[in-house]
Amino acid sequence: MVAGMLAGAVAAAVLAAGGGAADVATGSSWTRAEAWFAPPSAFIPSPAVTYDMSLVPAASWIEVEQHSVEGATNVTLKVRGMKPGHAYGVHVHQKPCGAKPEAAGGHYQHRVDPVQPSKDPAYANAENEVWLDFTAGADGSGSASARHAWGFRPGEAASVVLHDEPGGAGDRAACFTVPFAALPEAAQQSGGAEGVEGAQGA
Ligand SMILES: [Cu+2]
Repeated sequence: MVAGMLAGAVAAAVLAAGGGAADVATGSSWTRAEAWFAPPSAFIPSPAVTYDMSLVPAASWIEVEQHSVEGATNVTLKVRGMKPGHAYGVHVHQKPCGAKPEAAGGHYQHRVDPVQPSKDPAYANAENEVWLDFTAGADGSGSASARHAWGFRPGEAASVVLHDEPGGAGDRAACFTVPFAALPEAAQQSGGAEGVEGAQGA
């Protein structure tokens, strides 16, 4: 039993890898990351940290994929091993996970609320933030996806936080550090109307 758990933990650490790339030629970027949740006190740390093992048990699994092209970003979430039938609130947050749930900071916002932490529904909504709420099925699995007409600013979207209830207000049950990718600079420069002229003569 102990050996099995240890082997599982080692496998989790080895496999808790992902990938990501920005492709200047196509003006696209992507990130994919998966991991198995572990408590912050785990002997072998995981990028996926659970703070509430009744909702997000140790060794439950998460995968996040992001694809961005000019004018569109898709983020998808898949989970296994959650509490069957439970409804979770999930958002992209600003900072990497830490031992304390607060470490992930506030929600990533496309238009940043000048008042942080942001509670104003004009900013704290699923159009201006990335929400991936889901309800776990009878087998504990779940999935969600979100699509936006904008991309992430470099280094400002760093984790996915699972909350104990849907919407914007729940307690933080778990956190997964995901290095979301910005669009390559070339795509960002040609994204605005003022960038069109500047692109000449390159
Ligand atoms: Cu959140």
